[in-house]
Amino acid sequence: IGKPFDLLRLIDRLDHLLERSHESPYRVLVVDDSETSATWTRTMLTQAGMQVAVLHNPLNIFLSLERFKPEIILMDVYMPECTGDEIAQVVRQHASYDSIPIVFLSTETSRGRQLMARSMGGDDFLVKSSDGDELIAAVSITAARYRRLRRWMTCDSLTGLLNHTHITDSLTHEIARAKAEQSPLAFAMIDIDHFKQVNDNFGHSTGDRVIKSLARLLRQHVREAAFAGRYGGEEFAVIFPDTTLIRAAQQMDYLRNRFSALDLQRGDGVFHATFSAGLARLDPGMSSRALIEAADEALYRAKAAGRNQIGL
Ligand code: GH3
Ligand code: MG
Ligand code: MG
Ligand code: MG
Repeated sequence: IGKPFDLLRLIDRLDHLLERSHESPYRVLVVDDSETSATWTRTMLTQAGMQVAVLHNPLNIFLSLERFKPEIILMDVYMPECTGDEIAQVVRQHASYDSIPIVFLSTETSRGRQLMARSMGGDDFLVKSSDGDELIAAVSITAARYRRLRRWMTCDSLTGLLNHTHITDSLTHEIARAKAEQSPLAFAMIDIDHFKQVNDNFGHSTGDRVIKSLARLLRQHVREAAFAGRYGGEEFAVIFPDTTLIRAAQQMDYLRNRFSALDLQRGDGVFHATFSAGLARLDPGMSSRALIEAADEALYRAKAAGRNQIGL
């Protein structure tokens, strides 16, 4: 009440957006030196179902980006250490974060100053007010757009799994973490056996369905912390962070069994397919390229030894 009509309608649509995000709440990073202001923002957004992290010292932004993985940054402008625009500019120079939305949230009302801040890498400028609905509206629209963009950038369109670029980026990232934490890591390359025959005998669209069936299996059975991706064509990759080679081998063998037991549909009946995989463990000093090569060699051995098996 007392709100313009279109804002009410907008809020309706936002409820819808927020509901759609039931997959997981939007992650919002609030950068603000003021305790009072940050707390208000956090309260508003948390009540709207978002997940909020507050950063009082902007100089620690990269730690927050790395750990919290925000889908939007709400950036104060005036802070003792440096200005929000300076931080925005630094964040933008970082390849991993150059597309994350940065929305300034400040008491600054000068249009000139606002435009300057935006030119430094901000996507929008909101003036701090007591209108929580407007804040929620702006944040959920921007975070929803970014989530769609991310999905499009990181997922393979046929299977919905991580795409080649993202799975190799994740591997590099996980290797760095495994080295820092001195934890084990395993990596698997999967390749469907005699897939050319599937295409030749049953057609390309049946082949596509086989690829999708394997992707679904990987999505369902690769446990939370592990990542599965479509490496290319009928080849898939799985990263097993914090997992020993023997544990990863057990999980891969389980997947192999499940896949070979799937009844795959074609026009008039069912058929079966198998995959081979190569598994390698991260050894000290190994690069992601070396680990991929090791898994590839193990895959080659699995193929040479008769397929439908996990090579080590
Ligand atoms: P191997 O057991 O040695 O792996 O035999 P293969 O026939 O599977 O050989 P290879 O892995 O070299 O061949 C992969 C084939 O997969 C070639 C290509 O036509 C087909 N393929 C690649 N991507 C797709 C896709 O997206 N859809 C379909 N239907 N086929 C694809
Ligand atoms: Mg401030
Ligand atoms: Mg292949
Ligand atoms: Mg193959």
